[in-house]
Amino acid sequence: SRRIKNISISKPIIYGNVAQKISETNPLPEGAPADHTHTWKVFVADPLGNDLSSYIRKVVFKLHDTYNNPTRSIEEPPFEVSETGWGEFEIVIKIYFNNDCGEKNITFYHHLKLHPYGPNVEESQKTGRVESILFDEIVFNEPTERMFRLLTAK
Ligand code: SLL
Repeated sequence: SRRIKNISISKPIIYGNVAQKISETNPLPEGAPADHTHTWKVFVADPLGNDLSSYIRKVVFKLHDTYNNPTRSIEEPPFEVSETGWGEFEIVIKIYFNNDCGEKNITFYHHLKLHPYGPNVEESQKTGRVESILFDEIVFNEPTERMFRLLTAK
């Protein structure tokens, strides 16, 4: 489909992880290795909770090789992976846009955060909860007519 000149559309997006220390109130899920110390979830989402699947076809999360099937392909919302573990590592997040929209996939790198440090360290030590979430904007320059419709659909 044709491209629309002199137009760019940006879509807000958040990505990152939340983690919770294993405790009495957050027990290790059944089947998880005994040395795992945290439950965690990595995700890509709209900051206001809107549905991203109008223009995102799938999100692939590449975990550390210590995980079974480290390449996790999520083809419908919510675009997220929940896991357990003991260590921090870099997660490669690849976002694929809808077919025939003329857009290449894009890649984010996210450092999975499990351990509390920094400004909220005391609160985090109390609750066992840690999060690392980033805000970004995906800019579509001269989108195709088809992509324009997907990006502006309500
Ligand atoms: C490193 N940062 O570079 C570390 C790796 C790997 C974390 C951390 C569980 C894997 C499993 C897990 O937490 N892996 O289920 O065995 O060496």
